[in-house]
Amino acid sequence: MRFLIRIFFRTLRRVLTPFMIAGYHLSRPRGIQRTAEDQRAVDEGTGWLALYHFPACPFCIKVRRVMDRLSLNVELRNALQPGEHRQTLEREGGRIKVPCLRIAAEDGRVQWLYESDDIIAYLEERFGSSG
Ligand SMILES: N[C@@H](CCC(=O)N[C@@H](CS)C(=O)NCC(=O)O)C(=O)O
Repeated sequence: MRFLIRIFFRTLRRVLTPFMIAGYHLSRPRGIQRTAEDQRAVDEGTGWLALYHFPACPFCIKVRRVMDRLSLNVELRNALQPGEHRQTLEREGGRIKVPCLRIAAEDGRVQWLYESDDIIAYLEERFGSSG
């Protein structure tokens, strides 16, 4: 029975994934416009960030939308498939759960921020109009 339930949800995910991704691309918000100089300063800040995500995860899509709206060029690291990004997330972040924002600092320290709402609050505070 458990096996059948697992197959059901796996199939459901396979069917829904292209629609989730297409929906995200079709309704991407227009990013805010900055002067070239301001955008360069923001890019310098976001260069220290990386978002571990699954392409069709609704919580990840919520975060990516905020990044689009704020015109943040953050490196996306797909942790869905087995491989380097998934291993790093588990080993250094502590668990495979997405979205997770890797925040590096100049002194070499790294913070792993889980929870979509916390990531959004961080991005809004650092790069939003009030930040
Ligand atoms: N409350 C979390 C939920 C995140 C979540 O459930 N992510 C799923 C993918 S859609 C996940 O990583 N599941 C793996 C797990 O929980 O082990 C958030 O808002 O970020």
